[in-house]
Amino acid sequence: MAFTLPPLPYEKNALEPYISANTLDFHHEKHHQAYVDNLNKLVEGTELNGQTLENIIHASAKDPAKAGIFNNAAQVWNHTFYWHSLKKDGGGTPSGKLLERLDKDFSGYDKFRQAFKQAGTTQFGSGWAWLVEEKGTLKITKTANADLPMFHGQKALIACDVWEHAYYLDYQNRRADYIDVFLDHLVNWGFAEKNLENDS
Ligand code: MN3
Repeated sequence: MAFTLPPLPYEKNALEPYISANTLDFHHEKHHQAYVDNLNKLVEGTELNGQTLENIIHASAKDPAKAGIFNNAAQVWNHTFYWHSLKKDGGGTPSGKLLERLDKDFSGYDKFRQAFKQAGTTQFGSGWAWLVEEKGTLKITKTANADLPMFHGQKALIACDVWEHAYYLDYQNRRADYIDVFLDHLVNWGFAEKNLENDS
C-alpha cells in the first residue's frame, strides 16, 4: 500500500494573512507531496514496503544505508503533524491544563514563548522547533533536517517548520517574523492538548 498525501485540515487560504495560500500550495502540494512520492519509490520492493510510517521511521533511523528512507518518511510524518499544529485564529496564550503545564515547566507563557522563538531562530539551517513532553515534563527542542521527537523518547505536542520553504515566499529571510506569527496567531493549542492527553 503506497502512502498518499493527506489533505490539509483547512482551506488553503485559511491561514492568511499570516501564511499565504501560495506558500501552502507549494509547501503541501510540492514539498510534502515530494516526500510522499520519494518514500513510496524508496520502499518499493524492500522489506519496509507495506509497514506503517512509524515503523519505517524507527527501522531506518539507525541505518546509514537507509538515510534516504528515513529522511522522507520522517518528513512525511513531520509535515502532517505541522499542518495540525496550525489553525485559523490560533496562537496566543492557551488556557486550562496546558497553561498550567506551561506555567509549571517554563515559569509562565512569556518565558515559554521566548524559549520557543529562540529555538526556532537558532536552528542552524533547515529543521524544526518543537514543544514536547519528556518524562512528564514539557520541553522545547529543535531538530535538524528531518529529525523528530519520537526518535528521542519524546512525545511531540506542537511543531514549527523552520525550513526556508515554510516561510520564504511570505517573509523572505525573516524567520523570526514567521515564528512570531506562528506563536501569536496560528498555534493550534487544542491539538497540543489532545497530544498531551494521548498516552501513546
Ligand atoms: Mn516543510
